[in-house]
Amino acid sequence: MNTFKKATLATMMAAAVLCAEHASAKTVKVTFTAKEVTLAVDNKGTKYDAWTFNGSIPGPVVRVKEGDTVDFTLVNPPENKNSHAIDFHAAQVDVLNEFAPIKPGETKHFTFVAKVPGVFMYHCGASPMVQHIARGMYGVIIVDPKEGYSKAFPKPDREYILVEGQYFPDAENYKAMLENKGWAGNLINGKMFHYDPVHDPNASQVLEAKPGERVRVYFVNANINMPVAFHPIAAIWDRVYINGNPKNTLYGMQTYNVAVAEADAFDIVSPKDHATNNAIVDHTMGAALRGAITVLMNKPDADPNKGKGDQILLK
Ligand SMILES: [Cu+2]
Repeated sequence: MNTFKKATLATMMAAAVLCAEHASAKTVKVTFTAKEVTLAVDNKGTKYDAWTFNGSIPGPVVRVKEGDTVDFTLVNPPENKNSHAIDFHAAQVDVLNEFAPIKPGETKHFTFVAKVPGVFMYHCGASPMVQHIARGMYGVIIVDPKEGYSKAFPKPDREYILVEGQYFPDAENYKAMLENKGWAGNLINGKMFHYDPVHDPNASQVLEAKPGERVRVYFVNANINMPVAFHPIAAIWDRVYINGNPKNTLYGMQTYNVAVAEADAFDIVSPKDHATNNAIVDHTMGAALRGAITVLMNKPDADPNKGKGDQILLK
């Protein structure tokens, strides 16, 4: 084969690969509505004047594949009192354009390509940002790697999302929040001790898996001021995928320091031959005992639906 033919063939093959990649990439429509609502922030129903995406803390789980286009709309309904915005950590755009705040009655639309795989925080970026995040405007977007699962990134048997945030009951006093004053609790998926019946008799749920299963925890640190010492009591993280990206894998970790606004993925594999329990904690004691403890029960009769489908974030 002469050089010209070789070059032509190489170009055609590259084009075919590009077409195949393009063919598998999707456009995913996502609409968030900013909602200023009253929510329970613990298992006994303590009320809090929250600001949210779609009415819950955290906001909706967004899950796409690397290469997908996110077609995003933010609605700020006229009945709201405040401007709101969106900041997707998975997007590479213009902070002054896509992430700019909109007033009540306004709508914002933009698209971005999720080019980097992993787990990412999103949050409201309207001013004062400390208050918009502390009041609950945050969540997670998972960008699954386009290569899929492999030996380096094994398919988990179950997946759970845990998002930690700080709770400041005096929601108006954002200047105190900046100094970490008035910090009264740590929310896991919107509630203190959400999945911890050991410390809170009102807690009705725990994470569940069968002995020996690989459980992947997607963890987001949505605290205002505090890094998280993420640790599984009575276990060792089999793998930690920094930023949730299989290219950044650590093995055999006891505690991993998750910076504010960072998100990572953690694999835990319990002993196969008997039932065990773990407590997944923020080992910063002041945070753990303010609510950042989650029980994982590894038992033969684990609920087959938990940690799958829409039960990767337990309500
Ligand atoms: Cu906001």
